[in-house]
Amino acid sequence: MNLTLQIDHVDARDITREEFRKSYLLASRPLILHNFASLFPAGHLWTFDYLNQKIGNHQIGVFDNSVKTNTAYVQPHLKMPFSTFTGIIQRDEETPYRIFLFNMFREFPELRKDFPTPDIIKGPLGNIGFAFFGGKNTKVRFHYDIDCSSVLMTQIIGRKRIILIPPLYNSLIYKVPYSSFSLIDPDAPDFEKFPALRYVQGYDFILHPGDALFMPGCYWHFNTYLEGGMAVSYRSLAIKPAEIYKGIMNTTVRLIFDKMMNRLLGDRWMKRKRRIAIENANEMMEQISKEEKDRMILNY
Ligand SMILES: O=C(O)CCC(=O)C(=O)O
Repeated sequence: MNLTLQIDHVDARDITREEFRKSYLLASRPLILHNFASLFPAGHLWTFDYLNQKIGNHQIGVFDNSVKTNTAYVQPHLKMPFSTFTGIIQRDEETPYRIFLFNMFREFPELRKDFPTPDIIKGPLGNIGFAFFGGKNTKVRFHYDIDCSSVLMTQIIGRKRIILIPPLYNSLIYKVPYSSFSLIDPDAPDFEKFPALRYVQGYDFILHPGDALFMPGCYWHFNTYLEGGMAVSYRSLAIKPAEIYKGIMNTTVRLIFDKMMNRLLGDRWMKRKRRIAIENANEMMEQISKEEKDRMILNY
């Protein structure tokens, strides 16, 4: 796995909506927009103390990373007051707790005025602003967003390391069938066990507070919080017909079938999926010639 691809960077004040849409959204090209949060009140106002004042007493659903799961349909594992959670993630120590896909503006509409839908991403999904929180060294397992929508993730508090892999490498990253997850750990890729990873290229970078990451549809990502932090994501519906189709199939047929098989076969279903994931990627690696492997790398 070669993570030396260089992502484009731009100051958020130097790019127009038209440029962004043409060169990044429609071109499915990732981008970091520096100083994006400072275009909105949230970029100046939002701290954990400020958010605690607004929603500190709210009982929030929290995910516990130490609970292993093999499925895409996860529910929060526990509830606690939001202020208790922010107390935990501000400690200088690792925590398995994180908040995922918190539909903050639906539950607390007054916060939306601090961070309304950015113009560059306005569209049919434009009103959904999900918030994400985590503590030092909290990891978000390697996945792509199941609906294949493009995401504009604005890092408001704390830094986050992101490993991003283009969908071009889909067939080589040991994707678990009927899911949007993979068997690999991008932090410590095991090339013996997963040899096709040698032909995968990606990006590895740090988002700083204020930066926004534009992540095109179906891009794989692995996020690590470097300290307690939070981000807000706005989304844009999949644009390319193949992505629209994939998103619809993922969220309907594949998800339902996977749920049913999990219920029927339990662990045996997961074992079968692991076996297929390994066979598929290794077979794909065998099929591509040396020239093609070089071309795949050069093409990007
Ligand atoms: O950074 C996070 O906590 C999770 C973000 C994420 O994985 C996503 O938007 O799909």
